[in-house]
Amino acid sequence: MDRIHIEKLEVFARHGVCSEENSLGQKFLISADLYKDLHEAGKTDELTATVHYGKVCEFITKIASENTYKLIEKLAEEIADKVLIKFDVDRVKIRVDKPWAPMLLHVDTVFVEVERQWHTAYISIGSNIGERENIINDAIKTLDSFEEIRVSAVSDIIETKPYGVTDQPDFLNGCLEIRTLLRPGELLAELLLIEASFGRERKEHWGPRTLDLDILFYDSECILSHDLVVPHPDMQNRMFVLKPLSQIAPYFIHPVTGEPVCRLLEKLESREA
Ligand code: X6L
Ligand code: MG
Ligand code: MG
Repeated sequence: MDRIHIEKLEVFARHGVCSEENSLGQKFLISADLYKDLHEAGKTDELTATVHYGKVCEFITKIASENTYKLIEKLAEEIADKVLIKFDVDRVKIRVDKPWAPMLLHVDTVFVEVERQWHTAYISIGSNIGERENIINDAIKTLDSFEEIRVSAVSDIIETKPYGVTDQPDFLNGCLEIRTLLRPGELLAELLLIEASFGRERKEHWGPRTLDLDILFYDSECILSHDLVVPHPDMQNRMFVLKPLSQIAPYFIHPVTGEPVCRLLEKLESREA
């Protein structure tokens, strides 16, 4: 992948665990790699086809000098996330050197380096209590309102018969593609908070709900933890998931079965026929 590399931008700032570091300040050296396809810029010679590295340097300087953190880990993380949000790049590497840290031992430099990127996730959305259509539309807007989440595709919202526990009202269901800076566990926590803010009560398992947000895929990761399983372990059996999902991601490969979503849908349709 092409990249724009910024090496050792000097910023005077006050990050550190020691109080002298916070009061006196010191120089930090900040390096950045912005991974970006530069073909278009290379062909057209247009600044609009690339990222203006002068603006990136100004932006990093502002973040580093206008905040005070204990850790350079925190500074690197903040810079990475904010650059990904502000500039048109999918992946960045940020290195923060602190060569003049007040230690009694000599080192050439000390640095931390983090690599961060936009991730793609697919979310199933459903509602079967209340103003279902409004709830779903408002929930999508709420998701998109977070700086760390961008809703990049929305399927048709379809009416479906309840599956599993069948003595409950019909659902509206759909699927979303999002781009996010959140890790899977953070994304799950955010989805649960949004569900709660729309009045979701967890009384009976699989009972009626104002809003349900499930993670179907997170990149091509396989996650098996006590509170989160990705890919969603029952998605291949749920028409109300595969129909809308195959509208927005027909060729996405299920990382466990190795099959594209459209194939999972075909198989479920032939089983149900
Ligand atoms: C045996 C036992 C076989 C339980 C299946 C299947 C349980 C699906 C729960 C199951 C079983 C579920 C929605 C829904 C639910 C939805 C529609 C679930 C969780 N959520 N039906 N049922 N849409 N149409 O969003 O999916 S409850
Ligand atoms: Mg759920
Ligand atoms: Mg669900």
